[in-house]
Amino acid sequence: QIASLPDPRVAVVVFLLKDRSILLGRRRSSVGDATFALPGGNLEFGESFEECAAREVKEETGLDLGQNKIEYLTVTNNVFLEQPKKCHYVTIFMRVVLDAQEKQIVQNLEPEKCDGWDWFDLENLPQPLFWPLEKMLKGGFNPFPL
Ligand code: 8DG
Ligand code: MG
Ligand code: MG
Repeated sequence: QIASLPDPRVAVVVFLLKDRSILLGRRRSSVGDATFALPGGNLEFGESFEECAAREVKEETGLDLGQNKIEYLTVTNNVFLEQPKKCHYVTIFMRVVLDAQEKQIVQNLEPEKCDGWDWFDLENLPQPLFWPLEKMLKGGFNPFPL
């Protein structure tokens, strides 16, 4: 039984911030299905956290981060035991603050993995949040720059 468990993996996820809003999408996945989560995905061989963040954001939302600053925020350890497929992720949280005048449109480029992206005010987040995100925010973590 134990021998069949997968190795822990590294995920890079991104707080895309604009004004007082965060970009979230409702997941279509065997992990955290129907919960609201950040864009992001698996770190690939040889990638930096910043490269992975920019690639996943582009693949999932069409947004080109260009010269935007991509900052490391924090890391959490997430063991998903209650999921149809058990898995363990070390999740790296990055941040990108978009200009309020940003004109690129967010697209749902992986509709089989996400119902769609939307901006949500920090004080009015949708429910249910994907639990790694829920846990951080409940713990008082604020992704916005001071
Ligand atoms: P990929 O094939 O594009 O590499 O992977 P993906 O399909 O985009 O992977 P994902 O499930 O979106 O992200 C990988 C894992 O990251 C996910 O299964 C669990 C972990 N994870 C968290 N928090 C968050 C989050 O807020 N958003 C996303 N997308 N993943 C998260 O721990
Ligand atoms: Mg992805
Ligand atoms: Mg993803």
